Amino acid sequence: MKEKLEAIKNAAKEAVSAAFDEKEIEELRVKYLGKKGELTAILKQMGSLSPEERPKMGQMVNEAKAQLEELIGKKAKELKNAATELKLKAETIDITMPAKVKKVGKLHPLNTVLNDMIDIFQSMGFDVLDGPEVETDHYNFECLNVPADHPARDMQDTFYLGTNLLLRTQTSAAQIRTMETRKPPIRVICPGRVFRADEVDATHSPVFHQIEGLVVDKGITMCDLKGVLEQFAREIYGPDTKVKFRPSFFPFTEPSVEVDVTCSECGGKGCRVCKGSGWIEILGAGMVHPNVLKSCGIDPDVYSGFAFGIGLDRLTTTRYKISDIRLLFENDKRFLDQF
Ligand code: 2NL
Repeated sequence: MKEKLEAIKNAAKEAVSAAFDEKEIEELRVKYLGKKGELTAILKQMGSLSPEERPKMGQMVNEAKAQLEELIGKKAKELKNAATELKLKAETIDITMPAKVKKVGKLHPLNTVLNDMIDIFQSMGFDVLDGPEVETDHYNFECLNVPADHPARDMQDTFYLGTNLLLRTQTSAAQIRTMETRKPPIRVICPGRVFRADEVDATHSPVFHQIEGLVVDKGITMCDLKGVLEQFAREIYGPDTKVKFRPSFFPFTEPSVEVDVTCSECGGKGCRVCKGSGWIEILGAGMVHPNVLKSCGIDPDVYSGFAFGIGLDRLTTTRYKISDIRLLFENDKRFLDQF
C-alpha cells in the first residue's frame, strides 16, 4: 500500500508540473483529490490494515493529500496568472499609432456664400422665403409686367413644360404670392434655383442661383434701395468697397438700375477679372413697377417698393477664384474637397 501511495504521489506530481492550462489542472484535482479520486480510494482500503499500521498509513495519506493540494493550488495560480497576462497582452492599445481620420461632410461653396448673404439680409430685417421651381406663366411673367412679345417669353430662352407651365426664370413668383397674401410692410428675400435655356460654357449654365429681394411699404424710395444694397455690398466685399448705380431697364421695375462694385481682385485698378474696367456688375434692381403692385392687389398710389435680383453663382466663382461655372454643378469630389 505504501508503494502504491508513493506511485500515485509521483505520478500526480509529474502530471501537475506538466499541466498546460487551468482546465487540465482542475481535471487533475478531481482525479487525485476528488470524492472518487485515487487518494480517497486508498483511504477506503485502510480497513484491510492491521490496527498498528492504520494510523501510520492514515497520516501518510493525509500528508500526501496536503502536499498535492498545495502543489495543485500553486500550479493553478501560476496558470491563471499566465492566462491573464496573455489576455492583457492581446488587448494592448498602442496610443502612439496615428488616429483614423473621419471624413465629415462640408458645405458646398454656393451654400457658404448663400448663408453669408442670408445673414446680411436677415440682420436688416428681411424674412427668407421659398417657392416652387415649376411655375405658371401667370406668376413668372404676367404679374411681373413682362409683355407677351418680350424675348424672355421666347421658347429659346425659357424651359416650357406645357403651354402654361414652365421652369421659373427668376424667383420673383414667391414674392408675388407674398404681396398677394401679406399686407405691407413687406421685407423678404427669396433664394433659389432658376432656369434659362442658355448655351452652356465657362460662364453660363441653364441652371443657376438667384436671390431676389423685395421691400414694400408706404414712402419707400430709391434712397432705401441704395442704402440696403450699399450695406450688402460692403458686408460681402469689405467696408472700402465703392458702389455704382447705372440706369438700366427691367419690365418689372421703374426706374431700374444695375449695380457695380469696385473689383475685389484689383481694388479698382483694372485687371483680368473686371476686364480692365475696375468694376464688377453684381445685381439688377429698381423701384417696383406700379403695374406689378396692381397685379398683386396693392395700391401703387399708397404704397411703393423696391426689388433686386442677385446672381449667386458669379459671386461664388469670383470669391473662390473658380475658373468655370460648370464646376459648381458637376459634384466632382476632387473639386468639392478643396472647400
Ligand atoms: C436681373 C435682376 C431683378 C427684380 C429682379 C422683382 C421682383 C418683384 C417685383 C419687381 Cl416681385 N422686381 N425682381 C427686380 C429687378 C431686378 O433681377 O438681372 N434680372 C434679370
